[in-house]
Amino acid sequence: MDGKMEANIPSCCLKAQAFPIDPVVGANCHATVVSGWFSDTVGKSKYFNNPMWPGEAHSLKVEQILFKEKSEYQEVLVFESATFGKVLVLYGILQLTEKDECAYQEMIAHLPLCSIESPKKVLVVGGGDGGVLREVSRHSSVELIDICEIDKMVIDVGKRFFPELAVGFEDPRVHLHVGDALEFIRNTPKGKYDAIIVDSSDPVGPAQGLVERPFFEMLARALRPGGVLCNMAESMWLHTHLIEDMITTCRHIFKGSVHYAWTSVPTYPSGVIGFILCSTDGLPVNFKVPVNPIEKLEGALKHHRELRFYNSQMHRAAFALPSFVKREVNCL
Ligand code: SPD
Repeated sequence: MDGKMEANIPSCCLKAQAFPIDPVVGANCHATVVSGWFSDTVGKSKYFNNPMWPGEAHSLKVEQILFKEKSEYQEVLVFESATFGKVLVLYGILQLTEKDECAYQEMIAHLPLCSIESPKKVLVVGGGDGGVLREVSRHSSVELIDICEIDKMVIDVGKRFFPELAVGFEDPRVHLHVGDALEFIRNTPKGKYDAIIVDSSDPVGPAQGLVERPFFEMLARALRPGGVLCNMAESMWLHTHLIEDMITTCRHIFKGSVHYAWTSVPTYPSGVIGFILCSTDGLPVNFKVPVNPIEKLEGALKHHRELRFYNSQMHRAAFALPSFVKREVNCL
């Protein structure tokens, strides 16, 4: 990799990429079930570590392994846990549990879509489990929902084991594109979307390119003026440098507003996860106040199933940041 390319990659991702290959299991991230417990670590060797959260491990008791296979891109694991229902793990990293997925999917979808009037065209990047589609489809103003997911096995496994999420694919407004998101967005007409939601996995493995500058440039180009992006942006406890780098990059690229919001997801490392919200130049977007409140959208509260986490108060609260985050990531 040349120096120019490296400059585009946040420093903590470079560290993750440089993490030593485990000589026992042969790669950095594998789903690890040891003595009936899943841990998002590497394996039983001295490299017992995940490069995204070195020095810690998060465990769930496993009742039964339901699926474990290697796709073209990653290891895909589904297990029944003792306390959080069924769990999806990709590349050794927990993606969702039946019990707390609502806190992630509802927030990543409604924070952007309730921040603009009448969103019509929406793109979901990643999100092959269908949970974000389920949430986007609550918005009756939406006419088109494109989704670009690289790994077909994730979609198939979602449909087989997580029907409450995969129900999102049943909406006739949904158009599925299986392939590389960078390629897909590169070929998207300029200004096509009102909103883009990036529901990626962590930037190790197949999602590595999704924190780099060229990706954000392409996203901004694909949005209409005053369009909005909501991008998964890791944990303020673990990844302040990555968040800072992403915010700096986004401030250069998105000429509207750029904000950080967060939610509580107990089964993610450190128990929280954040989102970067950006708007392009155009009608100003004040993300902190939902101008399109979900409570006023006909049928939205109960479409497919009742909202469990998101409401307009949670929307406003999501932008309140602890002092250390305000200081370290220089957030408004
Ligand atoms: N650290 C885990 C981040 C996972 C983000 N994607 C979750 C996919 C749920 N649709």
